[in-house]
Amino acid sequence: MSGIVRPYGDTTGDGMVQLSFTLPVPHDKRAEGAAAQLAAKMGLDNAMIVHAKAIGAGHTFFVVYGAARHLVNLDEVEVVERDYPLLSPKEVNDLVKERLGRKLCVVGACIGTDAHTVGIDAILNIKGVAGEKGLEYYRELRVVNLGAQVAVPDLVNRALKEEADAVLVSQVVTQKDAHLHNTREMAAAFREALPPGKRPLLVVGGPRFDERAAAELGVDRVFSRGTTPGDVASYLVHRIIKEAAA
Ligand code: B12
Repeated sequence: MSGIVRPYGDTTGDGMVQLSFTLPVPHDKRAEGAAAQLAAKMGLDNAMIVHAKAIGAGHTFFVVYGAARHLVNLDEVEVVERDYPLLSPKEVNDLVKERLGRKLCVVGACIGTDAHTVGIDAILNIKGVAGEKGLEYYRELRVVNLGAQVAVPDLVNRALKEEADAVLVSQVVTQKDAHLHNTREMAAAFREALPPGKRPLLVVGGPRFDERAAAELGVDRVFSRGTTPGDVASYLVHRIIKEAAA
């Protein structure tokens, strides 16, 4: 599909969107007027305040609904497409066994103060996610899941001890861009600890990452919302086996 599109609400091309935000003002009529003014400045025509609720004494949460003036050109959209084949667990296991000749070791963790382990567990734990089993299910993968709130030096030491082929880091909390700072710190620590060609593949994931940011963050790959263990296993095999063959 290509061409220009607008959001769809009641009728095709009416541009209707709904968005929510919080203003640091007590809930009263002036606050609702302020929300409407903000929506207009953001490019929404005839924005309606469909929900307004006080959050404590000095803040108000809003949901507004209005027609966006902006258009999207599908031809100008840039995304990271999967550039490797999606493999079944059996195909992954066979490739690792044949080409690597040993188990592929994956060390995973949530770093910094982040305690959201559900995402990394969905990728690593045998129970998996979305009907797919996690990496622990793959016979030829050896998974070391360090859990939550792992300090970067501890992650680096453990990855070295395990001779990890890949390090999988999850970051869910994005307050003050913590996910970006932590990822850069982690990538820098691995670069400091190991020469190029010796460091493990660095993979980061979480719902609010931009998949296009890998190079800028110093990692090999970024995975975002909706990632499945199969996506990750296929990527690891593609990269590690390709590098082993080179
Ligand atoms: C469950 C949850 C918790 C649980 C976590 C339990 C646990 N063991 O994980 C508890 C109650 C502990 C918690 C605490 C907090 N939480 Co909380 N929490 C959530 C919640 C409701 C769901 C997250 C989740 O489990 N998603 C399901 C998983 C499967 O999805 P996922 O993480 O996106 O993972 C997928 C992909 O992103 C990707 N992926 C993720 N990681 C990785 C890693 C790799 C390597 C790869 C390849 C892929 C990958 O693959 C996964 C599968 O598809 C979200 C809101 C929401 N609905 O998302 C808030 C949310 C994340 N929490 C939030 C907050 C603020 C907190 C607290 C700070 C609250 C507080 N004031 O105490 C604390 C922080 C604790 C801490 N130190 O980190 C905010 C974060 C806001 C922000 N901008 O950062 C959210 C968004 C809620 C909100 N709307 O405000 N939380």
